[in-house]
Amino acid sequence: MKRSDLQQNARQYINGRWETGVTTGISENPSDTREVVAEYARADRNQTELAIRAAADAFPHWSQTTPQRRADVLDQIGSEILVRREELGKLLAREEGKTLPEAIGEAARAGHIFKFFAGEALRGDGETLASVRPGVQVDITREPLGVVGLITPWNFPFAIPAWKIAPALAYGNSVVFKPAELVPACGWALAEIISRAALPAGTFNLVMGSGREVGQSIVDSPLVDAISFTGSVVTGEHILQAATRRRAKVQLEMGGKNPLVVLADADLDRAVDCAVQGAYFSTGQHCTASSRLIVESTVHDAFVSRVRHRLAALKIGHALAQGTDIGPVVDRHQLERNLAAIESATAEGAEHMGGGERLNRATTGYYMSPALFLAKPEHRVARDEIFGPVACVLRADDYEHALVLANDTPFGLCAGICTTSLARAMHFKRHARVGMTMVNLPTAGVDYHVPFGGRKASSYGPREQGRHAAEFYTTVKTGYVLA
Ligand code: TXE
Repeated sequence: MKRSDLQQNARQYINGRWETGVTTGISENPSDTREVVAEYARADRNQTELAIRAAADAFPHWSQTTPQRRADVLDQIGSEILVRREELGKLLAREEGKTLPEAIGEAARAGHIFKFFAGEALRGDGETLASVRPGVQVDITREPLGVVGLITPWNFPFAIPAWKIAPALAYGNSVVFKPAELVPACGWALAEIISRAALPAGTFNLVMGSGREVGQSIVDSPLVDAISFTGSVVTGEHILQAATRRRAKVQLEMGGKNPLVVLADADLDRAVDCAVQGAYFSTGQHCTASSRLIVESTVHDAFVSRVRHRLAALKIGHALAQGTDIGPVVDRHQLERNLAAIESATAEGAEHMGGGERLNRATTGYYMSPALFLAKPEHRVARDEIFGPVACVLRADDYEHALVLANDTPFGLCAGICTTSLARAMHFKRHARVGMTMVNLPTAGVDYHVPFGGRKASSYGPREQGRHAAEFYTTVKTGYVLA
């Protein structure tokens, strides 16, 4: 492997100091697997426990700091991320494989999230009301939880950590942050910016390493009061069992099998745009990706033909190359999983409309062409989250049938509809059993200042982002006073 001049040497950040790990690991560039992006320190259980202890010791002080102090810290972090968005975006594109414009957009989003929560730190929340008893006054205030463990996936290595770290700190919690193994350089770059923002030692800690050792230590520690996790359903379920056994507060964001309904009255060009963007951009590695395209019978064939035409024109290549529409898959395992899903879809009788092949490019990377299937609702390609550039089309007799199909999934993250009928759009918004709906928009692509999350197997616990983040990162206290 070639060592790039840009290679990061990423260390743990524990109790205000940069520490080497017990072992080291590397991350590679999925667009060019000869390039090492980072050599990083991997913690073990003992080192993770040191970070947790540091966070517990820092909590009493940080939780008592003024809202102004917390707002200033978050604002400084947000400003630096925004100023350095291009450089950070380039690092993200190299380590995760998002195209450069997508990656710069994600870095900017992380900056905006810190700025948003700088404001939230100041705004606070609370109520004062009269008691039902004479002379008594009641107030309701919010307090931080203590130490929060933040366990994040690889697919949004800046935005997801930002939308957990920023509210955690804004509301006065201390943090132990564990990024995914595939993206240590991004985790480290974010931590490095946070480390220069005048936080008391121990308030924010970065521990990198395996989920089984570092992640599990966070989940098991009695000093960790709450855990916010984004990742796979299997890991999320496991964390839920382990954390609730010791009564820790838990928030989980997991998978999706998001439907995009296309009705006969839709603007078909717009619908094709929504489908192609929602299903395939960012290599389909979005939990909000539209992997089920549910199309009304009368426009089914025209829709499929236009999507195929668009897919054939997409440029799949190096994440940093100008004009690339879709970068590589994140790593070899995910690529193998995607290719296996293509094989199993064909074997179960879904009609293969093209794509799903491994591609060779000038550099050796994990490239594949976007795949499309015509499926039946019972096919696994229409039921399981694949997390790659693979989508299927389901034929619907009419709107009512499309709605039934849209809700026929264990997941409930996001659902979209393309239609020119206001009545249908409003009905769909009301009856889709999900946390987020989209009308004439791709299912992937959300704002940073409003709640994010789903229902059913997609999520557990309060929503993330926006003002609703306070539900998870604080606890409510009711005070009675006889004046
Ligand atoms: O996820 P994991 P992976 C899905 C997607 C993908 C699959 C596997 O289908 O193919 O998950 O990805 C940490 N205790 N999604 O392996 O294992 C782990 O180190 C505590 C969908 O990356 O869930 C990482 O930091 N932590 C998803 C984080 O959990 C543990 C986004 C996520 O890893 C742990 C990502 C343990 N026992 C993947 N084991 C989405 N829908 O957004 C692992 N971890």
